[in-house]
Amino acid sequence: ETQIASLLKSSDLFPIPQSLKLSYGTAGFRGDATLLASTVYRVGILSSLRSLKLAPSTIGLMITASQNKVSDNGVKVSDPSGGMLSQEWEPFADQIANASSPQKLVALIREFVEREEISIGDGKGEVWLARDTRPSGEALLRAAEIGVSSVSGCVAVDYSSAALDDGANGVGGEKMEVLKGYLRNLDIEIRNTGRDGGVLNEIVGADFVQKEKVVPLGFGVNDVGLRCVSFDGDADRLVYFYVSSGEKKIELLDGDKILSLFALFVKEQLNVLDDGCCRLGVVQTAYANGASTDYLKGLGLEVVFAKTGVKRLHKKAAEFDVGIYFEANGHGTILFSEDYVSLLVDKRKGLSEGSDEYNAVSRLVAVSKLINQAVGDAISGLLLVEVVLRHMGWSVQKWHELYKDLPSRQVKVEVPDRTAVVTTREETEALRPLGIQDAINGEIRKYKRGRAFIRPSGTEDVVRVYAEASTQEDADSLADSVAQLVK
Ligand code: NG1
Ligand code: ZN
Repeated sequence: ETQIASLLKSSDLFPIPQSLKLSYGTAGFRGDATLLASTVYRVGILSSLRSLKLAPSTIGLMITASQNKVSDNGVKVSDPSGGMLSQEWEPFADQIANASSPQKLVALIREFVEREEISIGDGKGEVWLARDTRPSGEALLRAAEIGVSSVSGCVAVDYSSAALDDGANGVGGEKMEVLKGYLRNLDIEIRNTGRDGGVLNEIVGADFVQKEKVVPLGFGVNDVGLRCVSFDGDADRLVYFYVSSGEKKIELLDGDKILSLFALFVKEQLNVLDDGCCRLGVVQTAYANGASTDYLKGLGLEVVFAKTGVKRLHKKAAEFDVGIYFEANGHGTILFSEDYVSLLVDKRKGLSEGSDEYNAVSRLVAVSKLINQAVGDAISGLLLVEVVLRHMGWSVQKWHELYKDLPSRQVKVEVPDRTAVVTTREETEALRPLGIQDAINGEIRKYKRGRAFIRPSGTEDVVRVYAEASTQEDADSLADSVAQLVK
């Protein structure tokens, strides 16, 4: 039922133009680009079903009208072999492309799924998307993405590689405009550059997105599923997100998830080198989502904790050969010790070009040059995320699935004197006011997977409260009750 509701909802976004009559033809559907959004969306659904039917397998969806004039566009599907979609499925493609209402569309899909015995929900479907350079391609690709992901358990991997960038109306947006000119094979559309009257950090930017977990200004329903990234006002933090439904809701990929992606990538290279002598470590703070820490430990990584603030994390990360640090809010980088980089460069001299080991060494050396080791910045962070996603062949959705965040809530409490709160070195327990930690512990015990702590902010005149629990409701309520204790 939820599957049907989701299909009805997404198909509402793509009403079928009147008197449209299409046929799959020799190379998929083609026609005037302005008429094709509903068709491409529906072909997205078909591709997901095809992927589930042949699971585990990847289906290709290409948006192109080849030699036709530029105002035309089209869509075709390829099977896992790389060849054209099996002709047996063409009649179904014709039927759904021409279904005159969402209800008829859903009925056709339902009947087909039963006949073909496709199991929806448990299977993992994957559809790779690409397009030619027609100006209509981008919007159509988005329609395909929505179609693919409206079948539960299916993800779209966007090989046309477009990303949206929220510049927080700050310096980052401006600089990205410059950088864009140098980037090939990566389309970036920049919003909130500050030039259109937007105010720095107001309802935009990494801090807003991470704390509020809703879209920043300038993003919305037309961006569903697309890979988006938000910088903060001075462009030293970044978080990724994608719009998850037609409303303002997002799926957030915060600093913890960026850290996890980087750690996984670096570890993969070290595994190729079988390099036991490299000490790889990751550094987090108490604000790291508990699920990220579990994930990183599960990878067999050494996870250490530092107090809030880049300077503290940086120091700890520098103790490793390769140290990766990130705050949940998106501040972070990767540090390579000089000795380790020299060792890699020497090692490469003895390896044959193109071998797995050679490539692994080259990747690590390249990362050490690409990332800003001074203190991290949003632009180099973005470039590394993009490179690693490309290397893995992952969509933002697939990356998000590395682990599921525990619901969390952060609130600030204004108090007459924030220095009245004194914490332990790790900042996870309050030593003063006397007795407050016992009271906090009492609250924590009421919740499954509950965790909470307070600390005085080092940048604002507030006491910060962080809470985590197994449901969002519980995390909110735990944060609330701890905030009451602080007041
Ligand atoms: P304070 O205000 O000390 O919590 C905040 C951030 C830090 C860091 C600094 C500097 C949180 C919980 N704290 O510090 O991570 O970003 O600002 O900008 O996000
Ligand atoms: Zn900043």
